[in-house]
Amino acid sequence: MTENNRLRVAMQKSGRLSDDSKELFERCGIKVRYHEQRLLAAAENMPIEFLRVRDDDIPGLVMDGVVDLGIIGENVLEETLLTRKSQGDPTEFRMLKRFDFGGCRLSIAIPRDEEWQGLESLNGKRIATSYPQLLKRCFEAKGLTFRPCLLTGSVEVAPRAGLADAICDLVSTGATLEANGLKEVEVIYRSKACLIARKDEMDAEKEDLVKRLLVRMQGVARARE
Ligand code: PRT
Ligand code: ZN
Repeated sequence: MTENNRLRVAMQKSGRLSDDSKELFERCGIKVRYHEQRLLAAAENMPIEFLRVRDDDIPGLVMDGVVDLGIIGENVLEETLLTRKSQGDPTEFRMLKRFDFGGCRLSIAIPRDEEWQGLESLNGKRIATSYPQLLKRCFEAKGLTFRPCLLTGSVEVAPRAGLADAICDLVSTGATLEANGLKEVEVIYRSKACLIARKDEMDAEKEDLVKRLLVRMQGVARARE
């Protein structure tokens, strides 16, 4: 099983973070050929291998120590953290870096023609979301409650379909809300992609490689400014 001592890095296989994640490692000088069908891709010029998975799996893989590093949106990281805490699963990790890509906000939106009278007006109402934990934390902090309508996709159609009074979903340009007759009324969380590492110290070689990677990433960020 332990025939290799490569640094194992989890990244999103396909989605909004995958191109930027790939480009980041490329700019760091890591040569790797990804195969569509393969879960693992080994770098050709460094002792690193990439595990390509769904973004939702990445925080757990890091917190369970299955991989050494992961690139993930803070929204998914924070939601997973809250879920795992409530289940008594391990939640430790190290935050190594916040990137300038993957930016979005988790917002409450309501039908465009409704008047917004503050979060209190949603007390006890049905809200569609893929982020029940972050929403719960926000409502609880204000002494409010909501009834969840849990959807992993098509959240924005829930009010029109009569499934919910409001939604809590990720927004970047706002075009999706607009196209679905909704308006953004409250931002509850702002997110960017970040690099996390498992909590327990890796062996000296791996720790050294991580340090070198971080220096390169810093250089990449500076070159883009
Ligand atoms: O298959 P897998 O589970 O890996 O991917 P996924 O479909 O769960 O995630 P994906 O690829 O859509 O998003 C990955 C991460 O990108 C998110 O967790 C965020 O950290 C980040 N991100 C940045 C976004 C957006 N911007 C974003 N706009 N994720 C989703 N959206 C969606 C949003 O849910 C809504 O449907 O885009 C729509 C809104 O966009 P605008 O531009 O119309 O406002
Ligand atoms: Zn996902």
